[in-house]
Order: sequence, then C-alpha cells, then structure tokens
Amino acid sequence: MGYADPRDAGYIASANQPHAAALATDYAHLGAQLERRGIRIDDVTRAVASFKVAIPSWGVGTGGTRFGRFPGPGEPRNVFEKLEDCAVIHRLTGATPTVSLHIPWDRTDDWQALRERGAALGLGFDAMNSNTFQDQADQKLSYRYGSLTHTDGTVRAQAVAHNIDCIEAGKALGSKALTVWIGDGANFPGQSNLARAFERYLDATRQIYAALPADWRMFIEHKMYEPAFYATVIQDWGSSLMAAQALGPKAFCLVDLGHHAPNVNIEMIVARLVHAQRLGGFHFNDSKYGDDDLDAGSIEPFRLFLVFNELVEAELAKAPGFSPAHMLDQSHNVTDPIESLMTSAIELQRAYAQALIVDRAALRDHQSANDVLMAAQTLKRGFTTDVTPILAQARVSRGAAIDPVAAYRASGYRAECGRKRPGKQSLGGGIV
Ligand code: RM4
Ligand code: MN
Ligand code: MN
Repeated sequence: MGYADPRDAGYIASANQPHAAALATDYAHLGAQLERRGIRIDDVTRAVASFKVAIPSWGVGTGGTRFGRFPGPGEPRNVFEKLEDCAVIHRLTGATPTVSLHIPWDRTDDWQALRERGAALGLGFDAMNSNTFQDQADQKLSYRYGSLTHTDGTVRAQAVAHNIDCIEAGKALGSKALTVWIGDGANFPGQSNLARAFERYLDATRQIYAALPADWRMFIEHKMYEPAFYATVIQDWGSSLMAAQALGPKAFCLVDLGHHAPNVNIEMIVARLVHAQRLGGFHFNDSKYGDDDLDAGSIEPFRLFLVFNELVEAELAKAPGFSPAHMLDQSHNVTDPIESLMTSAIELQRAYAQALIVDRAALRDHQSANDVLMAAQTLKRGFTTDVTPILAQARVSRGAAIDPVAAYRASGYRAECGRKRPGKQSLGGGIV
C-alpha cells in the first residue's frame, strides 16, 4: 500500500473532494431546518470551528489495564514522535492545536527544540502535568506512601521540587498552566490521618503555587479513587474547591469526567464551579463503571451534552472569569489512538454544537412558567438534532478533513509509522 502524508493540504483536499457535494446538500438541508427555529447555521459552524481541545501526549500511545497492554504497530517512542501523531490529529480535525505534556514521561533535554518542532507542526503546548504517582528510575525517595501529602517532609519537598521543574519546563515551551493530580491517599481505614493529610497537601501546594508565573494557572484535579482505594486526599470537587480557594486566585478546579462515582451529576458540579469562578478546565473522557478513560462521548453522549449545556450557559451569561481549558484524557487500549483522539475531539464539538442550538429563550420561558415537560423537550431537541454537517463544514473551513478517519486510513500513516518506528514498543506511562 502506498503512503501519503495525511498532514499535507493537497492530500486533505483530494480526500475531501468525493464528499463535497453530499456535504453541501446536507448542510443546506440542516441550515433550512435550523432557520425555521430561528438559528443561523453559519454562526453555529463558526463557533464550532473555533472550539479547541488539547491532546494528551500520553494518549497517542496504546494504553492498558493492570492486566495487560496490547501495543499497536508504530507507536511513538518519544515525545517528538508523539508530536508527529498529534499533528496528524490536528491537521485532519482542525480542533487540536495544543498538546498537554506529562513529566517525566515526556522529559527531553532540549525543551527549546521541542517547542520549535511543535511550532513547525502547527502545535503549541497546553497545561503541564506533573507525575508524582509513580517512582522514576533516577528518583531518590519513593512515592509508595504518597507524594505531596507524604508523612515525611523530605518526600513532600521532592514532590514540590518536581512540580516546580514542570513549571520551568512549561515556561520554556510557552505553556500557561500546571495540572496537579496526585494519587495520594489511603488503602486502609486507619492508614492515614484524613485531616492531617489534607493540611499537608495545602502546605505543599502553597509552595508550588508560589512558584507560578503571574500569567499561569494551577489546575487541581480530583479523583474519587485509584490508586488509593479507601480514601484519596483530593477525592472530590469539594476538596478541590477548598484547596483552590485556600491557595489563591490562580488556583482552579479541573474536572476529569471519569473521576466521579457512576451517576454523579457532573453538569451540576460544573455549574457550581462556574458560580465559584473556579472552573479551570476539563479532562474529557467517558466511563461506564470505575474506569476513567474511555473515549469521550462513547458511553454517555447525553451527559456530555449536558456538560456543554452548562458551558454554553456560562458563555452566554458572560460568567466572570470563565475560561475553561479543554483537554482530552483517555486511554486507548483496543483502538488506534489517533482514530480515537480524532473522533473524541469531534464528539466534543458535537456536544458543543448541540448545546449551541438549544432554543434558550424558549427554555427560559418554560422554566419560568414551570412547564416541566416543554422545558425538558426544548433542551433535548438540541441533543436529538443531527449536527454532523455542521461539524464537517467547520472542519472544511479550517482546511481539515470532511471524514478524518477515512482520510487517515487511506493515507497509510499507521503502516508507515510501523516501518519508521521499529523496535521496542513500550512507552513511559500508558495509563493503567
Ligand atoms: C489520572 C488522572 C491524570 C492523568 C493520569 C495519567 O487518572 O486522570 O489526569 O494524568 O491518570
Ligand atoms: Mn485526568
Ligand atoms: Mn484519570
């Protein structure tokens, strides 16, 4: 099979050509439908085209579970190769111009060269993620019993220093945020003093906070459990919000959709954090049971829509301080990661478009009149509208692909990577 670079504008144009007429027909049809509802389709398309989400560098490698990992061919072997794959995702979707790095998984001794390679590929750098949830080969002290909340101050100091290193690397790359997620907690009742552990967390994160440049934000990410199976120090949005408020105005809460108990009303958490002016951003993914890294929109698209509904509400209300970062955080265990990341970015845009076309004036009237049924129907009508032509048209306006997965497959990129990236197929990390 031949190979064509899927990032090449000429290649994308030729891949689009056979789909162009059908898209024009479908787009016109949807445009007429929406016009009857008083919505201008081009306004929605423009908004969707400006939606951006960061790719997690760790997402382009095959993930796994604690039972095993089944690597696919041609996985990236280092951060530079990860950038190459991220560029494919961005060129074909037009939606992912930044990459979120994980340190030390993505450590390199030349941050400047990485920044330049990113720029050449049309990519910038989103939030830096610090990793203190596993031990690294060259590390003096172990995180077995915790990092930022460890009972031993020298371990806490090492974890603080690592976070400050991440800020330094991020400065060199042009990043503007640090995401702090810790696995710290207890596996047994009695193992840890729950109150003291949170105090130690605040003490350590204050030191990290003090090292943030003026124009940086710190994102505090909560997670209900795993690897601490009894009590995680920052287990919920309450702990996260308390910490953000204790630290200061540059500290925000990050909502990873997969980090809650099943059936938790995440959209309400989002609304509360918007109100508190502390919604820092998202790690988008989906989950069914206790997993936290399935593809965004693959299990509960309605919930994703409801989250975006809150975001559109906040956007339209011009909620003060509202500027959430969008990042994917997923583990692709049985799919080609590039395909999963492309379709996930598109599912986010789908949820955004669906939320944008909700008739807000009608919804408000029904809410005020307590017409419960019509309020629910009005909201749901956004969700049940097939906005696919809007998404495709938004991509076309960005020079991206009408059908990204088909264009990617036809390019032979994965097979080419298999040839170009021989050797050991194991990446640092890989979410388990
Ligand atoms: C955690 C959390 C973090 C991610 C790691 C790999 O569950 O979601 O954001 O960096 O996994
Ligand atoms: Mn996450
Ligand atoms: Mn997670």
